[in-house]
Amino acid sequence: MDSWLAVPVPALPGTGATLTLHDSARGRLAPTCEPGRLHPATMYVCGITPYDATHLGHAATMIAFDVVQRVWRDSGLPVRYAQNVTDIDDPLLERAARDGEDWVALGLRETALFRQDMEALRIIPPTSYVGAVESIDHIVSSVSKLLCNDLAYRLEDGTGDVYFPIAAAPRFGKESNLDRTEMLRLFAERGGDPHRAGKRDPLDPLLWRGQRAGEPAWDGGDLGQGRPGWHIECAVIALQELGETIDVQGGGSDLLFPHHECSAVHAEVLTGRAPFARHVVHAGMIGFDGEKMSKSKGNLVLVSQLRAEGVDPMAVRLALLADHYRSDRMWTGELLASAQRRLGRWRTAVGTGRGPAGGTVLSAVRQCLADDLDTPGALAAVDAWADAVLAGAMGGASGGSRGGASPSTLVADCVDALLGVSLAQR
Ligand code: 5CA
Ligand code: ZN
Repeated sequence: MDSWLAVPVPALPGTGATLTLHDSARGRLAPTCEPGRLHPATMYVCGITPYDATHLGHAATMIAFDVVQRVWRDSGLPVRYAQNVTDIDDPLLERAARDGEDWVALGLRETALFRQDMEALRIIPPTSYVGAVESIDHIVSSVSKLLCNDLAYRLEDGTGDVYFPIAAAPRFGKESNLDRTEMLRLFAERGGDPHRAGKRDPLDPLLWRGQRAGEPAWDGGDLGQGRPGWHIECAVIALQELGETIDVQGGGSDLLFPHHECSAVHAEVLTGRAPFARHVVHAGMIGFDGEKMSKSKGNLVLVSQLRAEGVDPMAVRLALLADHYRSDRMWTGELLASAQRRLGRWRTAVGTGRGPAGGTVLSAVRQCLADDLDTPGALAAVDAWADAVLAGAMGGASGGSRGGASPSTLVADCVDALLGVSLAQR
């Protein structure tokens, strides 16, 4: 499906360093792709289920992985980035039924709004933006292949439902490293069906759901009419768009188990290669009013709502970059107000055309971001520069007069290219 408009990324002098990221599977930091590698760095990020509008939790996760892409590009790596849209799944059908709306119209409307929000936040669009529905043929052939190889089984209750036996995947559990009790708890909480009769293991995930009365269904060939399970959707789209082994499998930390665990083992048994992802990367949860922000809880602050109120999307972006991407954190009015003040200070400082040499800021921002996306450190480096400019620390000297870009242009380009924040006046 269509992605959104490309974002211009200013060229910076020199190149950034190797990006180190926290890998959930190893539970520690590890370097990602070496700069200079000729084949692209590949990243798959789990996208929205479009039954409600983009909230600040989605925005924070998308911004975190946008910075991953920006740092990779700055280190000279070409990047291939795929993101899905879960445009058929239970939550979409449930919301459409609740509101008496057509599920296709609901999904299209919310996906269109998500694209506008991503553009406003200056997120570089994915190379491949792919819906579950448009991937059904590939999913059907993958599930059929698993069935033929005894890596999937049909329930014998006439529903046509097909499950994945986790016993056939020796690496099941290697991404999340959770004990079974915790797995069972999360599986039940996050869309799984541990008590479904006829399954070989309560944790076996659904691959294909046979058609039910009143539900949409597609031709699954030997699988019969039905629709795809959730985890196989992401496995198949990632394999299709990025190849057998990817550099980063990403999303919010709510997806570590069972979603990412199951997607990874689906991909691994399909390809016979492991691990599916060299890095499994999770963004922390954004909350509001003391709880995780989620469509099901309804405690949402929407990007589109802030935009409609006239809030500068660059201030929203800065607010979400103010704390580390892996920390669970609350959205507050003060967080936004503080980002608005910071944005104002940075714009004023850049607007003077003066200041201490921008190269120092660029090195500091590069160094911070390469270290597991230390955006608070990167913001502090720009703050220090802006404070020095605003305090007139250079006694009015302009760096622009000696030829080349002025320090302020270099800082503006650095903030734009690496943090995705445009300092152009609105
Ligand atoms: N379609 C699936 C993934 S395949 C899904 O989880 N959709 S979603 O709309 O619920 O979430 C979209 C992305 O935003 C996911 O990466 C999810 O982990 C992330 N996300 C959802 N809620 C939050 C939150 N409160 N804070 C941070 N990230 C969040
Ligand atoms: Zn996913």
